[in-house]
Amino acid sequence: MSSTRESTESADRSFVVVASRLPVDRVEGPDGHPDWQTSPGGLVTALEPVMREAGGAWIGWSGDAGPAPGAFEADGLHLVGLGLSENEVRHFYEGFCNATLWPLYHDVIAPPQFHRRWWEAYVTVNRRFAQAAAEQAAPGATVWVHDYQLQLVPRMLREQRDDVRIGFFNHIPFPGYEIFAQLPWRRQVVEGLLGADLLGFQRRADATNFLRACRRSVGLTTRGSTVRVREPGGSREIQAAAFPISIDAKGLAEIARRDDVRKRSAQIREALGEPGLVLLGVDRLDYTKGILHRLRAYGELVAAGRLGPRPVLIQVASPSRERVEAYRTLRDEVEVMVGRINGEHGEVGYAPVHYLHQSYPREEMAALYLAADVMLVTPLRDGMNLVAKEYVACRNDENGALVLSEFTGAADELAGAFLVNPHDIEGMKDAIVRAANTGPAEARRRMRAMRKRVREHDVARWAASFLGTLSGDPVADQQAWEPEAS
Ligand code: GDG
Repeated sequence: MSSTRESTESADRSFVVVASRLPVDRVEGPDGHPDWQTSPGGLVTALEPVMREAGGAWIGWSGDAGPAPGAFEADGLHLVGLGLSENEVRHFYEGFCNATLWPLYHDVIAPPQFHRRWWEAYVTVNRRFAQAAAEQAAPGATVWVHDYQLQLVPRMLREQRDDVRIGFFNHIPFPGYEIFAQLPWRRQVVEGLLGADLLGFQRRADATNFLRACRRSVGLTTRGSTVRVREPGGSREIQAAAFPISIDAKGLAEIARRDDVRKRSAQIREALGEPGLVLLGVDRLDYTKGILHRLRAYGELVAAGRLGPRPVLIQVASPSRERVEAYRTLRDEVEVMVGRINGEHGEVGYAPVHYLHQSYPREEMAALYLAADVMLVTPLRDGMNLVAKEYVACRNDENGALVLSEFTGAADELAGAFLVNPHDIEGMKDAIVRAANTGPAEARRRMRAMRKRVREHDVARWAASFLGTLSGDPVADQQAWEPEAS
């Protein structure tokens, strides 16, 4: 439980994070009053040290419709909670963010919907975030804006405060121009982003796509990773480059090393009846994650007996965006398919799929990663995918195998994975069989290479590299710009 207290002090922060969500959840305190509990996300882990050192502020939405919680302190972090009305939750969050931008930016896996009212709400809410940032930032402050929900904030903030350094990081893919061009407000979005000094993307391909959108939708010229814009006060240069996000690899490896976690992992295998092969999927229940494709491949492998006797797939599908229709439909489809596989291939005392539509504490996740012989990460499109990196970080035993979709940012980094195209069911089946039958020496060689990468490129390095570049350091080696054919 966090220690929270309201804060009314006027703002003068040299470092400001602007993200759609606060790094805390509203919970009921011991006396029945509402309280806040820090949610241990990767972003807060990465930014906490910088926040503390700089006495920074974090601006975000609490996640509930209603009035703004305002400024308060939680666990020594200065948080500024903004409010969204019921209508704004519907039009901005569930609408424009989750039913327009999310599917559009993930290669239109689901059809994006374009509604003018949703766009208007997007503009209004972005303005509220920009206003709050302008109020919090000290002269010359660094402001780091996060993700697709807030693409207009950089320009709106710059219009009020041209003294601050503005960084923006996009956590999800930036689509190719033919797809991005569908957006009726493509020009406004590009111009909104160009209010920043530095734009960070997960992969080089995303940065390339963005630069192309600058040329095509706004008619700007780009040179390498640089875009030049003319403004009333003169011209300004903006950098767009790749900064692949990561995890707190050391912290997670420590959790996975704990006796209680290792014991729990053994218990999980025991509870499953000590199967010869345990496969694992961990995803938010989202149509980008390729859960149906994975289940189809697995079901066919079980039917053909290619995974040996009684294999088990544990599929954690944590609840997500349940008020958006496409997510409700997906849940039904997943549950029908799980039911079908278990119905056709299960027996009394044996179910081929253990489907868990729940969220778990980090320790339980680590125990699951340790219990899995083969990790299945098969998104149709994913900015990075942290689950793949978490699996690798937990495997202190240098064992286990990762089956990983080519369409994730993580595939650019994790060379020891068995890469798959999730649309190619036969190819995916063969890769799963290969992963399941890897000899110990090869498994170790692959896992070692992946662990080295994740250990050396952790989330602290990601944040330091982005913020260093924002403050003027040359782009670091691992993100060095290599122009791609376009
Ligand atoms: C977006 C981008 C990008 C899941 N269930 C539980 C749980 N999780 C945790 C995982 C992981 C995180 O949620 C999911 O992160 P992903 O990267 O896999 O995916 P998105 O949520 O779509 O995130 C993505 C990311 O932003 C960061 O930039 O990588 O591409 O789409 O950390 O472990 N954690 C716990 N219980 C659960 O039940 N504790």
